[in-house]
Amino acid sequence: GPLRLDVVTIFPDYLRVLDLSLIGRAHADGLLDLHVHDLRDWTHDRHRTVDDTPIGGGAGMVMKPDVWGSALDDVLAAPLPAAPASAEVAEPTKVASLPAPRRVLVIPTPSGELFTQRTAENLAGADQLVFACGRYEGIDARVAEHYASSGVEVHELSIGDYVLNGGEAAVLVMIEAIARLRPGVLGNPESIVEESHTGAGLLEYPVYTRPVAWRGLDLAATEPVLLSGDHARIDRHRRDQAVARTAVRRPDLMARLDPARLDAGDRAA
Ligand code: 6GU
Repeated sequence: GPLRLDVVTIFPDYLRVLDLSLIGRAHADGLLDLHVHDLRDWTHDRHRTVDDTPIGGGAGMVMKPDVWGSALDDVLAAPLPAAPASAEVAEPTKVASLPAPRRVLVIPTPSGELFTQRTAENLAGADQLVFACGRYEGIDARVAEHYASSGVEVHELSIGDYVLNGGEAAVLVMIEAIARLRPGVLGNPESIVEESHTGAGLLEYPVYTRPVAWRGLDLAATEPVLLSGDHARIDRHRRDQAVARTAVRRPDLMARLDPARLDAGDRAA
């Protein structure tokens, strides 16, 4: 069935861009079921307090575990969307129990494990993803601990080695990376296999379109192979360029390439 996405945040308006482009279309098409919640809806005091000073002292504020617990208990119990009815699969006699849905709690934090294409591929297989966006100095650490020890799959994830003021921008990044891997969300599934960070683990080769000569940069002079019509030579040439580009821009990736996925031509390049 469709993937249910829940985002809990004190800035629900920040997530409104999800209604646009790829994600909004997928939601409208019934491929994703997106819900954005205001954390303050689970507060009980007049001031709708979501944070407090750190125990042990220090700068900034910490988000309260009781408010997060109320919010996440509700959202993790929400009904999941049913798979669209299919005449082919309809089996009126079958009453056997379905497997429990896979509900995942994602806590974006600069101190989390690194979110990579592999993480996106893994999370794209869930039935529900709940994103708990922290602000200030983060969410009381017992929240992650509590849900993990209650049997919920919890991932504390960072999108890279820099600091953002809150998890909202990171959640936009993660949702876009995950949603486009779901069947039917991306227009052309072929563009998933050829792109960077999948397949051989190389960056993508440079791409060109018409005009062949532009501002003194003439592909007939610099990239004659691409104009040759010889598809075997074109594939080899592009692969060589991908290897060269990866070596220059991402020596860290180059060092970790799987030798089994490199050919003789790659090693020569
Ligand atoms: Cl997930 N959150 C915040 N606040 N900062 C980050 C991050 C996440 N990933 C990298 N920096």
